[in-house]
Amino acid sequence: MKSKLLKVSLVGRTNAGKSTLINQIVGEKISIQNKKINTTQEAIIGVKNVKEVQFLFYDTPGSNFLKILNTQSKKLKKNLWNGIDESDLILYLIDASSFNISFLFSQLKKLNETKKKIIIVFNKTDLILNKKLLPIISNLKDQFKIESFFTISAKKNIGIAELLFFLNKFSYPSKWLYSNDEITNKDEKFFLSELLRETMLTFLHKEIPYNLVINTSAFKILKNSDIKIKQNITIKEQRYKKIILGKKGAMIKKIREECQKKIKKIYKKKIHLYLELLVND
Ligand SMILES: Nc1nc2c(ncn2[C@@H]2O[C@H](COP(=O)(O)OP(=O)(O)OP(=O)(O)O)[C@@H](O)[C@H]2O)c(=O)[nH]1
Ligand SMILES: [Mg+2]
Repeated sequence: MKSKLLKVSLVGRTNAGKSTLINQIVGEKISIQNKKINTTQEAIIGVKNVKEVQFLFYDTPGSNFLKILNTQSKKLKKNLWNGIDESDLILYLIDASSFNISFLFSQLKKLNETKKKIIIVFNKTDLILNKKLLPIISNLKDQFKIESFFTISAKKNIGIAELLFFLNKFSYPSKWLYSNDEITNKDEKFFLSELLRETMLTFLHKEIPYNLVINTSAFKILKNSDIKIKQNITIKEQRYKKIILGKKGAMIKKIREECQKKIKKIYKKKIHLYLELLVND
């Protein structure tokens, strides 16, 4: 059988469910998910092989930052557009339970300018009645060139098989870019750092999780098959230290325990997690 390829970028407002969808398609958690804004910061690729076709899905940072520019959003914007540029086709995800029409129109106008094929995917349809979407679909059809519309629930795994089946027809003869057993472009240490960031997003408020750098400095499988992991968190401002540590270290303890639990669930081994907080001001 001749091998085929298709590169698909997942684009959409923060919280639309792009990372949840990529994890569901790949069948393993490769990209962190959270209800806070801009969870995904780098373009993460998820690989899914179906018979002769290799699909590469580019999880991109939420596209709220198409217009606003500050240092952090500049980086997000660059990662978003890199993902779009590299892809053959755009899947534009919409949170069907909560969206803003004028925002949607302005984003689609911009994406239409790329001349890439666009498929619109309404996600979170477990939360609404599909027929509520009919008027908006016909409106979008009138205004933009869209290949097709899908309604899915990334969380409940509804409608995803149909979506993959449809994507098949856009694939083209090419060598596969990843080997059979690879599921992502990122390594284990990146993923472990992301798990810690996801945990910190859950427990800390506002800007803190966006202003730190996490590095996994050690990953070691011990003789008894336990895993020892060391991670350091670097903050730019001294004032964050107290908040991250919490009263008598209660906050960092909670973060460590929760993150250790998440890692254990994935590796199914006893985990010894060590965290270090560094200030680089
Ligand atoms: N009810 C429901 N919730 C969902 C569904 N898909 C995603 N979510 C939730 O929506 C929130 C955001 O999901 P993410 O996958 O992190 O969204 P994202 O688009 O990657 O967000 P950014 O990385 O910030 O751009 C999470 O709390 C998910 O659990 C769905 O189909 N139904
Ligand atoms: Mg994401």
